Amino acid sequence: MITCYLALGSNLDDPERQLQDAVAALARLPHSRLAAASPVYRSEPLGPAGQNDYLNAVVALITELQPLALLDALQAIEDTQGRVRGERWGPRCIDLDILLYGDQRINEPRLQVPHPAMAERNFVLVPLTDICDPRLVVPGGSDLATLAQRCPTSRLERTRIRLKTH
Ligand code: H73
Repeated sequence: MITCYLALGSNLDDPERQLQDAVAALARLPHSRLAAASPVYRSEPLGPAGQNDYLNAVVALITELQPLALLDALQAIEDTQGRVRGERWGPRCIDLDILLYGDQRINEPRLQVPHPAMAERNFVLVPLTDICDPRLVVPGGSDLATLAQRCPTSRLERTRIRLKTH
């Protein structure tokens, strides 16, 4: 049993419903239990201007799925929710990222963990710190509190939206 942290993001086609549908799908994954969900944040788009604000959140998943099996499952959820993959930096229906997989470091063509961009994304670090001990050391890096301090600040606002985990 490994505790994973997953990031969720959406800025297209009813982002609140996208996040809630993704959480419902994660809760149904085999050999897995959804342990926690952060509050939902509204965030300024990183990347080209002229796209909508994003909604972002982080969840904790306790799982027996191996890392690539988990990635396959996340991509299946993305496909079901109509994301067109390959459109880099563009607007997105639903994105699911593996931030941390226990204390493992993974470097494969399809999967890098810890997520290489997490330290630069406050819309990831802030919700992660909501559900995770800020003293947690990211494998190969610093603790979350330090990463959060060093992270570039962009507009980020906690909403009153809460994701149902059951
Ligand atoms: C990323 C392949 C590509 C993968 C990685 C991608 C989605 C999943 C986030 C955004 C705000 C995949 C946002 C944005 C931008 C436009 C920058 C935003 C927001 C995409 C797979 C491989 C390797 C991993 C891993 C999952 C992995 N891959 N809020 N989002 N602006 N490692 N989002 N650890 N987990 N896939 N994800 N602005 N405010 O991070 O680049 O990556 O096929 O094999 O681009 O949410 S898709």
